[in-house]
Amino acid sequence: MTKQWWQSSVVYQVYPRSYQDSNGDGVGDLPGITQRLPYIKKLGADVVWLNPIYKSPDKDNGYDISDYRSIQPVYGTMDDFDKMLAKAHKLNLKLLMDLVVSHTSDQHEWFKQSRQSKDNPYADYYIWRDPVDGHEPNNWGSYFSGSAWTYEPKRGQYYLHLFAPGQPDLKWENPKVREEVYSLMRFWLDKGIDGFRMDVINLISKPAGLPDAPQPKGAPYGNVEPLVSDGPRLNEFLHEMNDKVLSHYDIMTVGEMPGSTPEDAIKYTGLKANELNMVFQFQHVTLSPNPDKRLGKWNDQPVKLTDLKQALSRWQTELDGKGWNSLYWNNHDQPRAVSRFATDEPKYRVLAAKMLGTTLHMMQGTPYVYEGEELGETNVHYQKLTDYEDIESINAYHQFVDTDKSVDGPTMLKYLENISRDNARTPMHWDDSENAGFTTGTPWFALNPNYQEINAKSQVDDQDSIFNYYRQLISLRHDSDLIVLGTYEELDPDDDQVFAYRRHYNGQTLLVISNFTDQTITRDYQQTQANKLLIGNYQDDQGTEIRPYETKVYQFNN
Ligand code: TEU
Repeated sequence: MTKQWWQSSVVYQVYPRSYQDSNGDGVGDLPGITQRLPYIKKLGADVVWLNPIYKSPDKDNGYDISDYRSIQPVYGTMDDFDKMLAKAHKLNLKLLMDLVVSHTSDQHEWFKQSRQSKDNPYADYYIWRDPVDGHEPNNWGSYFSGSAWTYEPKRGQYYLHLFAPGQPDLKWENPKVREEVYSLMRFWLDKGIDGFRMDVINLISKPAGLPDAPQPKGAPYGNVEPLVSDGPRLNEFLHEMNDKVLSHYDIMTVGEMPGSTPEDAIKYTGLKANELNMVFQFQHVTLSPNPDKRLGKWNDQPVKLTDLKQALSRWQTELDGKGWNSLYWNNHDQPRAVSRFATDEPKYRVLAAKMLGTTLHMMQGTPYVYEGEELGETNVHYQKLTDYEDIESINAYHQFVDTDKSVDGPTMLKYLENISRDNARTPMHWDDSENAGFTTGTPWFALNPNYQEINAKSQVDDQDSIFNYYRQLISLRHDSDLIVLGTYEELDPDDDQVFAYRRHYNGQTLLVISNFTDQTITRDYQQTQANKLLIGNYQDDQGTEIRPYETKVYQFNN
């Protein structure tokens, strides 16, 4: 297959509410993003992915959409959108929108009508079930704590919501629902956008009969993900979407697929699958679940390097030549990369951020840079529950501490500090002025206080900054089929200090060495025979000696 533009592209993710406020209301907006597009271009990114900007009651920060064809007023107008898209294209930046069609908001007109009765035109757009023995139809728990079912007295039935009650799941088995989705997709594609990131798209096909889910001992509900991810008709739905919509445009698509395996991903992104281009997989960001299965992802354990290597290497080798990876350390749902996978200790943070960037960007796949990652932004280290604003974090605290009493408050606050989505959602650090240049008003969410030390203004013109290191990584990818298309070979899987791998393509080899520790160690990968050192995060190269958080990339012309 010839190299596709989305294979050699780098995507920059913008969380609109936290990126740049242009009118002083404390919330990021579209004119603010437009103003900052030259910054993204300077980094070298090719594509911008925007989290949802559609009309929404904001119960889940925009992932509960009430009108797919209008802009959330706080972000601006459709005219502001058109101007932003035009500016992006003028800068040769492509734009991905976030397609959230596994569920809508409960304020969407479809659901407002569907809940009224069993015989209105929208009655069958959602998943309704009669009570069983006066209770919920099964034991499914919501991703946001509590039951995945809510009772609607007007219908005498429960409706399914895998996330919040304000996010009712659409019934994709209904062809009318699918046609509605295809129509809204065409609306945005005909405006000229360049593709979609598809929210939890592998949850749209539900298992027949909606059977009970496996329920950890002592947990109030069943863990729904193994049951609802990659359902029986998913391939059929994605194939139809491609046939009716996607294949008619030169676009890029990435499906968010919690719980998917490489085998699943090959079904959807296979070079002949005619479905999606790539997926966001979750194996490397779910490596340290709590030993108490009732608590799921909430933990304060560090990620073991050998586990991280196994996860990333598995996806590299199993998709090679069969599908396509997305490459990411963090996004709006994950804590900050340098805090989670390396260290945000001031002494090593810059080295560690560059090391993580190298480790990921030299792999096969399309890299995604989350706003602020290019600056080495860190977790925010909140200390009290009232600091948090994310529905997932707040609900989890009340579920586990107050309702189930499965963990005490201080321990749960440690878990939130380590893994909460809020870590990634604090406003962007533009400079060291008040509110980091993000807003002249009161920011919707408190900034990470370290913006005086960590901000774009102090890095953009500093050749040794993380920003310019990422700029070099991106530039290397643009000029190298070895990086984009080369095969992957992991070295020393059991080494719990160094992540090393080789890439091979057309008689050339890349050797990538990353030290994930604060120790100086020695490793001989024949690097002294290399033709050149492509990039590294120290000013010099000590050959087989590898210093704390050191990373270096060699090229061999065989
Ligand atoms: O996230 C889906 C998802 O699986 C997340 O709930 C993720 O597993 C968890 O938050 C990680 O801790 C998507 C969106 O990215 C997320 O922002 C939304 O809240 C969610 O879907 C519902 O739309």
